[in-house]
Amino acid sequence: MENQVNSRRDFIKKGAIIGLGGIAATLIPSSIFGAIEGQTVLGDDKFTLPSLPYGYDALEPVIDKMTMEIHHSKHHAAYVEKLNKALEGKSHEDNIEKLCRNISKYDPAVRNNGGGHYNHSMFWKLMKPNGGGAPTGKVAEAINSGFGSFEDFKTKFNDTALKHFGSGWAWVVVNDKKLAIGSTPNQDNPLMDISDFKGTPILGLDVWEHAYYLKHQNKRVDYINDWWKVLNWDEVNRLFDSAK
Ligand code: MN3
Repeated sequence: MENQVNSRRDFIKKGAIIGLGGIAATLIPSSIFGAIEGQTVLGDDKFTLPSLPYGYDALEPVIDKMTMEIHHSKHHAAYVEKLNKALEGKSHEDNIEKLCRNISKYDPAVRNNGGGHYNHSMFWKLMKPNGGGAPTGKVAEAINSGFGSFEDFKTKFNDTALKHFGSGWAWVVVNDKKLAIGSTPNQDNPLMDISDFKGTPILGLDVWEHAYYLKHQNKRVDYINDWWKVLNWDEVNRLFDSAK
């Protein structure tokens, strides 16, 4: 196993060197460089920016192209870059979820940028073109049994997202096999051992102004109401399944 790992590591290094030569770089499949998007690359200890599962304009008109482009290629990219810089030369968890669960071991730069990386990696997948509609699958049952109806659930979530003061995130988590709604400040999240609101996130909404200001300006309420139209319930169900 160790040999396998080493040879793959060598291959990555050689690939990078060959890559400088030009043509060969295109022959190396990108999956070799990162088996799990957003996690660290095998043989390296750096986190990577995951690609969006759709184009920057795919969520129009709910979220405009420029907002998506800046949000992903500038904001999220900066969290990844600063996270790697903050972890440079230190031994650390190479899985972003584990890193969040142990965040009290780290300094504020890791907390802010590691949270930013986890939160946004999740957020992109929670949206899709032509999403929205009523909840589906097992999560629909959990919403009805926990909150009475989808409408009541949505009202509570919107209220939490709207009333969160300043920058932060609104969440739906699984905690003790039940769904709960809450929010966290800045780039904190419910996985973090220092968080007042804990659980395994299955849904999260970015309520930083950078997520909506270009299109919705100061009207966070319009952004929140619109956002349900791009929600990817398949992904919510997938996260719900793995959280249990
Ligand atoms: Mn953001």
